[in-house]
Amino acid sequence: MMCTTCGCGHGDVTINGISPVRRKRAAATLPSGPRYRVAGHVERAAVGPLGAAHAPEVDPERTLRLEHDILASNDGLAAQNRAQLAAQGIFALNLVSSPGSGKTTLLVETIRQWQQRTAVAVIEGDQQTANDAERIRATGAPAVQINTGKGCHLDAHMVAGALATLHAEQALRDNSLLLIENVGNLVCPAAFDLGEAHKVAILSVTEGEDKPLKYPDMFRAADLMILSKIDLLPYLDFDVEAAIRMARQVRPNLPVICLSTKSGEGMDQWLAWLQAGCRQAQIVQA
Ligand SMILES: Nc1nc2c(ncn2[C@@H]2O[C@H](COP(=O)(O)OP(=O)(O)OP(=O)(O)O)[C@@H](O)[C@H]2O)c(=O)[nH]1
Ligand SMILES: [Zn+2]
Ligand SMILES: [Zn+2]
Repeated sequence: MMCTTCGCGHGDVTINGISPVRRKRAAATLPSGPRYRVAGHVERAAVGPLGAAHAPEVDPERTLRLEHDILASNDGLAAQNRAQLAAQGIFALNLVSSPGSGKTTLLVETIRQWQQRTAVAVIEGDQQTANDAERIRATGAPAVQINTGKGCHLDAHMVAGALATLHAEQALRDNSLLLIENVGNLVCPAAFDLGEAHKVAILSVTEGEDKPLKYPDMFRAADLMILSKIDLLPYLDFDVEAAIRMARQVRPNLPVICLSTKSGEGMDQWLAWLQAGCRQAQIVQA
């Protein structure tokens, strides 16, 4: 399968190092017949979720049909993931950012400070290596590593597989927290619903304040922005107000938490945000 955006391959996905049998796409659930018949009008590519479809060897009509099918299939499964999580009162977040913004470090610190409150489980996405899952497991929290190979984002199928693995380990506890670290990429993860309650976009202060304008889909899809590594501000020209202003240009009123895992600044605010979300997600015990 290819990415709707950049045409990357998805053939070599593994979950905890094991190649999952990809669920057969439920063809019956997809709309039948020809879709997006546009007779080669490339401009119609703008109907794509990110307005970008380039796979030079595939004709535009076929690209649009594939894109539509991939997203329909993804969204169907994301809805199933969401229903499963809701039934258990699990508050699930999808952490998205550039590579190296501090996602795994934030997860490790969060788990250290959170574990007393509820159970927490983690799904880690990366192209290669199980490094991040190992960093999480060192805290004692269960973690599943999804390696996407050449893929540039997690999709709902992969997350369904990871949920099944966590479920088999009895790691998906009622009224708990599930943190999903997406592949470091500010573009493609924006288009894929995993079944999460919210996407959380992490922007580190070393990246420059204009990233929300350069990669607007990601910040538009997010319900919270974390401005990370603020302990580094004294050494940089980064303008915090400008960064927040640009983020809110693409997503009006986007909540922002400024945070450093090194100094601990902002962690309380983040934990309070998590707590409020968990409370909302919790199932009412009869
Ligand atoms: N100064 C400072 N460095 C940080 C902070 N948080 C993370 N880092 C450093 O940033 C680097 C990348 O952190 P990671 O947590 O691995 O980033 P990531 O987003 O998980 O990276 P990928 O999984 O590759 O996308 C590491 O060297 C961290 O020590 C912070 O708050 N302040
Ligand atoms: Zn992509
Ligand atoms: Zn990471």
